[in-house]
Amino acid sequence: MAAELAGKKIIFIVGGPGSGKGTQCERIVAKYGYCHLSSGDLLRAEVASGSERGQELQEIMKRGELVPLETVLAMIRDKMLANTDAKGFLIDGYPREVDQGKQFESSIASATSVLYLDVATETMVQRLIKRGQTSGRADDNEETIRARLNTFEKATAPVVDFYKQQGKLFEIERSVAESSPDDVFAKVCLLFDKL
Ligand code: B4P
Repeated sequence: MAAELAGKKIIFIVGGPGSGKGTQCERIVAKYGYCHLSSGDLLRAEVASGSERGQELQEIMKRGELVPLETVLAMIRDKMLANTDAKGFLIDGYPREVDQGKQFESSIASATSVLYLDVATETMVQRLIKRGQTSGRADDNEETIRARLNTFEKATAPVVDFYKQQGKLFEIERSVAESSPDDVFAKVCLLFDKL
């Protein structure tokens, strides 16, 4: 456990690719002032640096697979320790598998709550294809999107059950998670207002 982070609020943001994680995190930061760490953004920054490790990561991301657990955990831990004055942390896109959650909790700190956005597969595909027209992201093409969804079903869906059993899950149900970003945020606020 990292003593510097004791007592800090830590919220994991979980959902399939294109479920609205990054979109909601922007709104949460603007209203509640948490420190936002997106595992995808941290990995893309490593790719953009042109390092050898970045090239390896990009190949994995293009296949829609998960990068090694130790890589992403070390990146998140470093960023958290560089921001110990934050009132709390939004860990966006993490954990992607149950082991990531367990390793985080044993080496960094316990999660306070887990926000889950439940969005139908076809809705996520359509959103990401649309984003792909302008994002320039190597993983926003239909083939990679389908592979990412497959990874989500296999590796990440169990994360939802894991935290539900611990009583830490705050679920945005499909009827809300598929509505407008503002409507989704109105429900997200119900969680953050009581934290
Ligand atoms: P991420 O960067 O996390 O990509 P993402 O799942 O697409 O989420 P993002 O936050 O970008 O999109 P959002 O849903 O907000 O991961 C990329 C890759 O990195 C992974 O495939 C994996 O290879 C690797 N990776 C990341 N984390 C990892 C980890 N922990 N371990 C191992 N590997 C990891 O938004 C998508 C689109 O939907 C946007 O265009 C947005 O405008 C739109 N949208 C959002 N909400 C909407 C709404 N309510 N209505 C209409 N459109 C909406």
